[in-house]
Amino acid sequence: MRGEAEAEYRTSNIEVRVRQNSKFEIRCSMFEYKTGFKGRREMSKRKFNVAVAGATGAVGNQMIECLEERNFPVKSIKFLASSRSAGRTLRFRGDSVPVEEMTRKSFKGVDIALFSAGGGTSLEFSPVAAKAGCVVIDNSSAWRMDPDVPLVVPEVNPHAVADYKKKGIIANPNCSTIQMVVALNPIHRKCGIKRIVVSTYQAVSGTGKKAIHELYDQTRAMINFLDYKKNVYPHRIAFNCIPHIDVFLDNGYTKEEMKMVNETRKIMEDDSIGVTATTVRVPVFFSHSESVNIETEKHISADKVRALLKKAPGIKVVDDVGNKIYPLPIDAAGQDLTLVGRIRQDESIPNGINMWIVADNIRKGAATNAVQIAEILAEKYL
Ligand code: NAP
Ligand code: 2RA
Repeated sequence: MRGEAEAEYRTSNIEVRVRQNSKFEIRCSMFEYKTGFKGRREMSKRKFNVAVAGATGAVGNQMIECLEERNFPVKSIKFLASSRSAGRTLRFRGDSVPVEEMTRKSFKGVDIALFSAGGGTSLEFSPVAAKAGCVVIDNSSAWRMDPDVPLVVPEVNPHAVADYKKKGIIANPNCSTIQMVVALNPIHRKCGIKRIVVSTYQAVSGTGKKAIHELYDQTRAMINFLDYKKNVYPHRIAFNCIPHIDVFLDNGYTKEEMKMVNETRKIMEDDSIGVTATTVRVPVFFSHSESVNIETEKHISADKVRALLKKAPGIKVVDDVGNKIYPLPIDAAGQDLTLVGRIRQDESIPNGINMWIVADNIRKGAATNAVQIAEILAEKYL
């Protein structure tokens, strides 16, 4: 442990610090992948009053950083959380900003509210915010399948943002779905995807800040031969894999698995795509990994998939197995690109491709995607 850090996790190129105030910090030395958009062109002369709801959480913290990094045109910023956090301060562009308890009055004068405060909170407060004249970009699953709410991944269906007018709410998809559709949409447009079989290896940060602490605490306890506690997951996550994310549904799938099925079809605007998913929590702090198998209408070779994805937005092809180069969660963490590798023919069917897709679930899977949506709103609609 160093300085004020309460917990610290490091590999060769990534460092996670969990601080006493529950804020965690991640540093990553893979800056060559960092998109960051620092110095992005000024998108709009207009500046916006922005609120971040859930500002003290894993996603909310990252949203604040993304607004800064991408130079979003902010006139004023408001940080909202539960009563537990009221009175704390968070930094924005060098200033200390107080965290306020979110109430029904919080949205007066706000133009854009980035929500990451859980589904129940969003169901209650998003309509209140929309009624106050603010556009909500929500990270929870509360509104994603509402036919009057667009579900947007800017690399795939940016045009859908226009539908924000129906309810004043735009939904940010599930993190594991976002990275998959970023990689698969270019192939779908070219060859038509008939079926997707996906298995995920999801980081604990997908469950929020408490789960980051749980993995750290359990790992530390185990390597010191101490008893460990489990509060977040039903089983020990340290040195384990848990094939259970979100709740089980009547069909035997988890809600996370069905999010991947339904959200993929909505974002790719094609209900005919067959999707089947198995979602697994693994003892990794940041970045979700996915093994994806697709069957296409038209044949496409692995080389052509590589060439297609190299030109596609938001993707970095990391695929040189001769040199042991493939996407890794430690390389994806702290940057915004979706890394795709292990691209190869599925030799068991005529038109099949296998690949391995990795992205930072907190950034592209949540905060960055939400800020990208806000940029489209600011540039084209507000
Ligand atoms: P988290 O680390 O547990 O943070 C939750 C945030 O919500 C905190 O700021 C918390 O405030 C706030 N909050 C909780 N109850 C509230 C209330 N009644 N009123 C106002 N604020 C309240 O969780 P997270 O991982 O950031 O996730 C937040 C949301 O984003 C969830 O809906 C999650 O499903 C979604 N999401 C997460 C990811 C991911 O990879 N983590 C990806 C996509 C979507 P306090 O600190 O005051 O408790
Ligand atoms: C998870 N996809 O990783 C979820 C986060 N919303 O648990």
